[in-house]
Order: sequence, then structure tokens, then C-alpha cells
Amino acid sequence: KELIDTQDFVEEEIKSDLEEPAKYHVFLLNDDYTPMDFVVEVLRQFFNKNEEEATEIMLTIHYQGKGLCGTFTAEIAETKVDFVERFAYEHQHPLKCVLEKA
Ligand code: NFA
Repeated sequence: KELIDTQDFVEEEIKSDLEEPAKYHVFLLNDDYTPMDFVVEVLRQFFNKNEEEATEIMLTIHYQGKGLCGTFTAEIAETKVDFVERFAYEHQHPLKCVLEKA
């Protein structure tokens, strides 16, 4: 095993503790079946968007294929994806949610 100098180790630990945690963009993807109203509801419930913002993002997804819903740390981004996909699945809609490193 590689021996690590104590000074180097401590410096690495301090550096990693000072770094901002990585952020992830959460996107919703377009499909032909999920109702527009349902997507607006998802954006309001899970991404805290108001009616106007939610409608604008929904239309961006509809016309451009995907739309940015928010940017979060890894754990929160993963939880959003899981909750949204479960909610869509429970309502029998194929709506998909993905994350991308920011
Ligand atoms: N394209 C869907 C429709 O015409 C609406 C939609 C928008 C679906 C955004 C998924 C995401 N009903």
C-alpha cells in the first residue's frame, strides 16, 4: 500500500472540506403521452414553481425535448428524480426525469 505523508493527507482533507459540493441539473424529458397539466403539477409540487414558471418550463420541454427544473446537490437531485418518476408511474404516465452533472 502507498504511504501517504501526514502533512499531505491533512492538506487534502482540509481542501476537500472547503470545496463546494458538486451540483446536478434535474431535467424533465418530453414524451407523447403525459398530459401538459400533469407536467405543470409536477413542476409546482416537486420543484416549487409557480403556475407561470411551471407552464413556461413545460412548454420548453414539449417543444425542445427537455427542460431544466432545478439544480441541487447529489442527494437532493437523486431524491427529486425518484419522487417524480414514482409519482408519474403511479398515475400511469411515462414522464421521465434525469440528472446531469452541472
Ligand atoms: N408532449 C406532451 C403532450 O403533448 C406534453 C409534455 C410536456 C410531456 C412536457 C412531457 C413533458 N401531451
